[in-house]
Amino acid sequence: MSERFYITTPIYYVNDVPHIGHAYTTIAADAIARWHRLNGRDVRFLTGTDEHGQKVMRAAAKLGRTPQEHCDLTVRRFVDLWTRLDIQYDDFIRTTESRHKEVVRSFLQQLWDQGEIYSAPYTGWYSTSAERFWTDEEVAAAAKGTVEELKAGKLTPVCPDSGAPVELLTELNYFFRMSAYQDRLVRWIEEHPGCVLPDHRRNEVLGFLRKPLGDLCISRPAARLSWGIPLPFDEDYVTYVWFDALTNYVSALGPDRARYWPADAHLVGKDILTFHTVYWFSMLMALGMEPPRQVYAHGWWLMNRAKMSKSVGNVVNPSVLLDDFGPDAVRYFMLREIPFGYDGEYSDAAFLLRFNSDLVNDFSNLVHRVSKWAATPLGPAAGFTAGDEALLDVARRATATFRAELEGLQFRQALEGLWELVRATNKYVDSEAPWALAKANNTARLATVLRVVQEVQRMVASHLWCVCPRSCTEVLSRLGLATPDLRVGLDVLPEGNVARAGDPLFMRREAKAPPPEPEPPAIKEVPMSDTITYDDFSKVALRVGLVVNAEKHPNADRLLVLKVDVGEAEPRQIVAGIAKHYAPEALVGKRIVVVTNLAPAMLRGVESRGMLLAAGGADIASLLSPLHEVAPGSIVK
Ligand code: ME8
Repeated sequence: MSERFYITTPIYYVNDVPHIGHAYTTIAADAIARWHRLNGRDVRFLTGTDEHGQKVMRAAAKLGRTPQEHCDLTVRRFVDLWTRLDIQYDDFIRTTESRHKEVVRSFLQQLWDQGEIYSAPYTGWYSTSAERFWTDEEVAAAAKGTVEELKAGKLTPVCPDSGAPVELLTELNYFFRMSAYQDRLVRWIEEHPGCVLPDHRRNEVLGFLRKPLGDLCISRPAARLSWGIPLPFDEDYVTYVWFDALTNYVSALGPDRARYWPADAHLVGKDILTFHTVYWFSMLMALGMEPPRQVYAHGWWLMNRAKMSKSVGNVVNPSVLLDDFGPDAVRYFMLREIPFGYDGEYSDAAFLLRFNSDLVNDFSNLVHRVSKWAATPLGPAAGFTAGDEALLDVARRATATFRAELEGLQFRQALEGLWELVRATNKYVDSEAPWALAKANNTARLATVLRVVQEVQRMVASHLWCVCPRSCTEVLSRLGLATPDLRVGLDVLPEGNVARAGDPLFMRREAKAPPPEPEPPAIKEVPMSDTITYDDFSKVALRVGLVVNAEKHPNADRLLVLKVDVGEAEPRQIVAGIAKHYAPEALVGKRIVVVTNLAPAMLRGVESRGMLLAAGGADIASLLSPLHEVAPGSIVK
């Protein structure tokens, strides 16, 4: 039987609307899966959705649906997006399927029988508004103090999410003896250097394991959270979502577990590295199973220097890019633009630049510029010049680089390598000038030059197919090939082969004119004689804020983006139309007055959560500042 290769993506939260960050991991896994299939391996590529937990339960309740109905509807967003992106997964697992639930319960039962799970009181800070527990560290940070101060009763404990008071609660829960695996985890990771990649992430995990490792609370009382998998040994509890979710990588294999486990590669974002190494490896060790051969944590797509995420409001919707550019352009851009393992900034300008330079000028041009002679039968695979052989040498190097880099998940380097061949071939066409050969009736040399170029088209399209399947399938079909052929040589296409001409694969696009900058919201001059009630006034929440950071807005000259500490766990991001009046650096460290309960708004693509008070009406004369150094978050009335 052929060598097997099992690759997975995270299972995404079914409740979310997928953005290009989610697409990134799935595109990378698809490219690798296609590559290994093409090379004859027995590939299993798994993706899916994570469907249990508080958020799903709440969202469903809000919409008047059962949680299952809600999942059945929202899962379509992922399935449809993967179809549009030409993702060829072999299996899609949903954690609400019975095949998954059965395995989770059998794992729990086994660990319970082995004495790996025990029950004990759990004490934590419970927030009724967030319906969850917070740790001492989280509550102390939210209360702007230390854990020691919190324990000494010197802080008012508040919820990091809502700022509402939290109370110390104790409830009985079940714990997995994860702490017992600390030494084994360290040893395993040290002895298997490739099991956590890139290396800087491996060091991060080893660093984490230098601190004492606690046991893992793996239950939630069903009275509080019913949307989960009941524990097999105590139905009053449901399984902690991460224990449930991680098990998908095994549950999806069903009867093929022996063949495909351990997985060859779990691709994940760096945000979920600890879960996939510390939690998952120790769970598997306790179950007597081998950890995965590789967990590869890639970086984040950022926009405006922040992680792209729904809550920040800086997401790029892949459907919009797909409508405009099609799947190959999205797939190519994401894998070519940033090194796998590092963060990168998304911008429409960068997307367009890559599209026009790499896909239009280089790749599409390579195919289109000789399509005029598509009907000319190919010459024999003989009579090559030194120039022809030199190009074949470039092809050997480029394809070898592509293979090595791709198999090491270095997509950017793989594509860069292949592009050397694309560019060298365009230069070759410039210097061999088939149009001049045709004009001079030199049909023998023309047939040879066409062979060389068409063979390169075949080699490029066959390799690139795993990243850009749609356009490469078209190129290959124009050459008369139904599937990619990875052989490196100038003698693969038969003598007399006739190609088919077609439209350019990609057409140049111009940047869309930026939308006009919105007018600053008009400041209404309220006559001093107009009165409001005290109740009207008390609806406005005013606080003292401390400016901790200020930067120019990336897309608007008159706006600044401030980070203002208003006494919450995190500084607020506030966009203000004051760039003409204040240099960003002049504001840092200043105390100002902030309206904190203004509805959030997007200002030229950046979310603003609040407003500053200023004197001078439309033409700002001065921001308002308290006379003394009062603490950030102090109420203003
Ligand atoms: O964490 N840049 O699901 P999730 C790059 N259900 N990748 C990003 C990204 C960004 N800005 N945003 C998301 C979960 N991703 C759990 C996983 S697995 C057993 C359970 C990608 O829907 C990246 O792969 O929040 C990240 O790890 C994943 O989406 C998180 O997806």
